[in-house]
Amino acid sequence: MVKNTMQLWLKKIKSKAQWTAWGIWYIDPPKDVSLDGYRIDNVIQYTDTVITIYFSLVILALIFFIFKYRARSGHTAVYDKGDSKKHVMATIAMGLLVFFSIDVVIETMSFRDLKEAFWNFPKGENVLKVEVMPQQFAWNFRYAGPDGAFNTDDDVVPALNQMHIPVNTPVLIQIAPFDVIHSFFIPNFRVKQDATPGMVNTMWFQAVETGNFEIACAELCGNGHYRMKGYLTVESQEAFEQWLADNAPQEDEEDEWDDWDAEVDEGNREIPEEWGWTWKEIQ
Ligand SMILES: [Cu+2]
Repeated sequence: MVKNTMQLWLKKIKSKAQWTAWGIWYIDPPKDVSLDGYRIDNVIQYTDTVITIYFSLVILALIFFIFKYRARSGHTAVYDKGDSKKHVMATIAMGLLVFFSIDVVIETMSFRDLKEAFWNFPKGENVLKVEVMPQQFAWNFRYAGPDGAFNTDDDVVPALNQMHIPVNTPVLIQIAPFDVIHSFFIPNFRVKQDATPGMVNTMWFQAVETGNFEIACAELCGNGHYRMKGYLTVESQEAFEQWLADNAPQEDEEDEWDDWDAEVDEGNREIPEEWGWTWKEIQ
């Protein structure tokens, strides 16, 4: 029984494990389809690889000392506080080794990534701007429409939980919650941004592949947190523009919110008829 389980595990790990630039993934992460997601993967893989090596060394040393100082005839136990100069120096040296080879390295990698990518917000005409308003327990998205300004009559507000973006185009989002704190997470893009009550937060990302991907809430936000799932479609520029046009507000529209009531599950709060904000320009 135990043997079978072990074999199954080994088989599972073997089929999932794969070598990468920095080390090994033991479990396949969601496929990275973004421009800068590899940066996050590199930091995680570097950390995993180095701590795996250090952990193995500690275990080997432990086995060695257990064997070397085992109880046997002719040897008596000695009480050692481990505070000799030699021991203190060895402890400090190991601490520094860990600090410089892990902490300092991943801090350096992270700050470089923030500067070069995640905090280097895209500017210019081709940037797609989207406003995101999470609520208990769904995602609302808002596109500026033909006038390019938010919070105006021609804004495109697609059905709940639907987000579309064009491939190979920088997407800049601004996010503020309707109610409590949520967190906008796209695992396939390695990006995550909190929605904080009273604040408008910003994040950007860019898709390099088309497809359908999941948006998850990464902040425990209430009983329905687990089902707070959005659907991100990455498509060609033409398909995206068509989708925007299909979702444009109709002149003679009746109360569109009636339809939404059916979609919003029990326990969900109502969303306000009006939401959205004037785009906050980044300084
Ligand atoms: Cu949430």
